[in-house]
Amino acid sequence: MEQIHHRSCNLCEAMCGIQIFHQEGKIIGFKGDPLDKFSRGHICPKGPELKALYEDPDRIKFPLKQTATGWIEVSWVEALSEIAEKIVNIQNQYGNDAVGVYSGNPSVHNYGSMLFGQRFINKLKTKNNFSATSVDQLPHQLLSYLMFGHQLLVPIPDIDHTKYFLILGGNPFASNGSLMSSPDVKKRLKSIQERGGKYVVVDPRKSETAMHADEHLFIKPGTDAYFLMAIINCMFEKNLVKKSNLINDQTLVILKTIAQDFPKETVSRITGITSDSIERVTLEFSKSETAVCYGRVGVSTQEFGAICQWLINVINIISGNIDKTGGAMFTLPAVDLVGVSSVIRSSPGSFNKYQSRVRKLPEFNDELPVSVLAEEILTEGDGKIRALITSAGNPVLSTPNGKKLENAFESLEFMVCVDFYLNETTKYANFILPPTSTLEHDHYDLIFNVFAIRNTTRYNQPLFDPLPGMLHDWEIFSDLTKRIELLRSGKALPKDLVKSKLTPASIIDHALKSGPYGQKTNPTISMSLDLLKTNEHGVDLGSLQPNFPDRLYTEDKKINLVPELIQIDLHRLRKKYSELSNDQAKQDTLLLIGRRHLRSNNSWMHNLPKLMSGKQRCTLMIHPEDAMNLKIQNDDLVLVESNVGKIQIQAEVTEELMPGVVSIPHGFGHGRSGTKQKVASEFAGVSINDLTDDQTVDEFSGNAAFSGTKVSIRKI
Ligand SMILES: Nc1nc2c(c(=O)[nH]1)N[C@H]1C(S)=C(S)[C@@H](COP(=O)(O)OP(=O)(O)OC[C@H]3O[C@@H](n4cnc5c(=O)[nH]c(N)nc54)[C@H](O)[C@@H]3O)O[C@H]1N2
Ligand SMILES: Nc1nc2c(c(=O)[nH]1)N[C@H]1C(S)=C(S)[C@@H](COP(=O)(O)OP(=O)(O)OC[C@H]3O[C@@H](n4cnc5c(=O)[nH]c(N)nc54)[C@H](O)[C@@H]3O)O[C@H]1N2
Ligand code: SF4
Ligand SMILES: [Mo]
Repeated sequence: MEQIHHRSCNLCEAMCGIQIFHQEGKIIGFKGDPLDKFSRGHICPKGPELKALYEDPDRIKFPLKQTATGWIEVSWVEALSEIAEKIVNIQNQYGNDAVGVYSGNPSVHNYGSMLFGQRFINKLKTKNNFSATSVDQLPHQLLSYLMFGHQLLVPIPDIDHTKYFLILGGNPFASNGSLMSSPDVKKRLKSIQERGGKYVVVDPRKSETAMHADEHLFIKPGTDAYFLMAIINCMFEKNLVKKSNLINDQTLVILKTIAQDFPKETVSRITGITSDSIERVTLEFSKSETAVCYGRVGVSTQEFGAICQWLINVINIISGNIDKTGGAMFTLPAVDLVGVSSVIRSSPGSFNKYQSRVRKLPEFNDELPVSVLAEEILTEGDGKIRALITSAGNPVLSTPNGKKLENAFESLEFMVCVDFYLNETTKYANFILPPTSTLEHDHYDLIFNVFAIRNTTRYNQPLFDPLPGMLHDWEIFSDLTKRIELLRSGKALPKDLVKSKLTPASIIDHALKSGPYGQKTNPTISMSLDLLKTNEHGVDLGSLQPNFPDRLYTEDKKINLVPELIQIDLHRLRKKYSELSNDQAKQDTLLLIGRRHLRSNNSWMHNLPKLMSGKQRCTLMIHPEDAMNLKIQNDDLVLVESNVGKIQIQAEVTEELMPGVVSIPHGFGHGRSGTKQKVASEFAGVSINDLTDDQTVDEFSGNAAFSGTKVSIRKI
């Protein structure tokens, strides 16, 4: 008999509700869940491919060990014991920092991996803890920590109620929204227009989102900070700044002085946005009944990523749109990682408690920027990384200077990857530990409910039992943590897997009950795992509500409008600004930016045939003027060179790009030897991160600065 399984898709941040039709262990259909109040029946082409992911013949289903003669299958106990012994030995011999960890993006889409992976990392007590955060949203979290007191108090655009939405460096049409979980985002943006509002996109590329916007402004990559400064300056000049009980008036005086140095006329020359446009955007934004400014990956991964996120917050605050319906708001999720009562509350954050060994980049939230990973492996001395554990990540393709990282991985004494593909990163491992795939485990979205445009919550059970002998991510980490503990206290290792009484679901149940909708705080809802189990379409907790100053995490319950550390970093911005203002010379290099596609997901899912159909997506987009100057025609093979490397790629001549700017999507480059992903290697593409430089970072936050990599191009 046909049955329907309900769950929310965990592939991207949108958390769409899905319905899977199945019969006798086979999936026969897939649909968006119309009864999910959050996603309203929406899914994208990736959702249904959870089936292909589950059935992918290349997906690894047993632990693999790399030997002189190739990969061999080993038992879990053998693998986990040998790994634990190796880690403990290396740490005993060289110190805790000799073992490094990298957690990739899908770990935050997998609550078991998050909860138990963190315990494992804590157990290692290593400073060399890295994740995809520092090639992504680090500036957002850092500024939330510095301004609102907590790294997870990230302002979310109230897209469903705003009348003016200013988007910088985000392409929700492709990404489905980021730090703004908003399934069905196209319709939501269209609704702004239907209710008489506007949305405006600032982007060096006329992206899919920009094409449907009321206005699109090309901006020169990496110059957003000046544009934002000019807006603020203009707001002061036109007396549009609003006072608020949430900020100290004195800080407005400081801000005004800072912004004065960035008049729209000079900024216009640097950014490529006319001063009329700067003024018009300022007026429209400030005078709109409600407005919100939002900047995503394109602005956080640049040289002044942290300053950009600061200025975006500032604009929302001084225009009176922070914590206001239709403005930038804060969630109140059912599992409240910010709230003091929650059993799994996150740390508010920390910054610069220590620095990386070689380049002295700052720690954030007990992590170091991944841009230093290669040098921390390659540079001799105390504290050098000799062993690495990666989980759900592919840093060879996703972090700057992938080739250098490959050299580093080759030199490691020991490497373990928790992953179900033999890919560009995991091929260097001594052991690959494959976890179950999505449909075999339960799911609770621990993180993206914190960043959603509505308060909603959902828990779903597995569709299939794990294949015999398979372990979940959390079980792998739980067993490994226990084995390390036993070895450290001189005890013998068990011959069987170590079973944990604590499960991810039991932790969540506890957190739901003690959270803001639990029995004690909200007896009407009385949130619990049981309640969610009987509500398979999820429970809608309503639109975001103002919750400041209560929810502010600062001691004085005020927003820190101009954090001291940011003031220090402004020296760097001023220096660059004066260089750029005096730079009359014509650029002879082109500036490289990235892009995402709806049918891709970072470096993976390229092995699923349906998603890889159609024309080649890994192309170099270039403006016709630049193409003509370089005598390049559509489909020509070109050589792209940066200070760290070169790649060959097919050109796609298009007016979508700003002249002087070229674009390559990240996550490709599957042609490297030693991997095993049949479909992906047929559509291999090349890796943009063979061009990006590990030495080019936002020096303040340590975040990678991909946007605006200088390249030269010629036809082959
Ligand atoms: N140039 C450039 N580089 C970029 C970006 C950019 O815009 N431009 N974007 C950056 C951003 S925002 C991010 S988040 C990073 C992403 O970078 P990473 O997180 O390093 O890479 P992913 O491609 O997400 O890697 C996913 C890996 O996890 C595995 N995986 C999938 N699901 C699971 C699971 O449930 N458990 C386990 N154990 N493994 C799983 C997959 O097989 C794959 O190997 O890339 C960054 N790199
Ligand atoms: N389909 C799909 N969805 C995804 C992902 C995916 O790989 N594929 N990845 C997921 C992840 S990990 C993340 S972090 C999110 C990211 O979500 P988004 O931030 O929406 O990601 P992008 O689509 O990369 O959009 C970045 C935009 O920034 C622009 N840009 C580049 N440089 C600059 C600059 O200097 N200034 C300005 N103003 N703009 C610039 C680019 O042209 C691009 O349009 O998407 C998530 N969703
Ligand atoms: S938009 Fe994201 S969550 Fe929704 S179906 Fe697509 S991949 Fe899944
Ligand atoms: Mo990301």
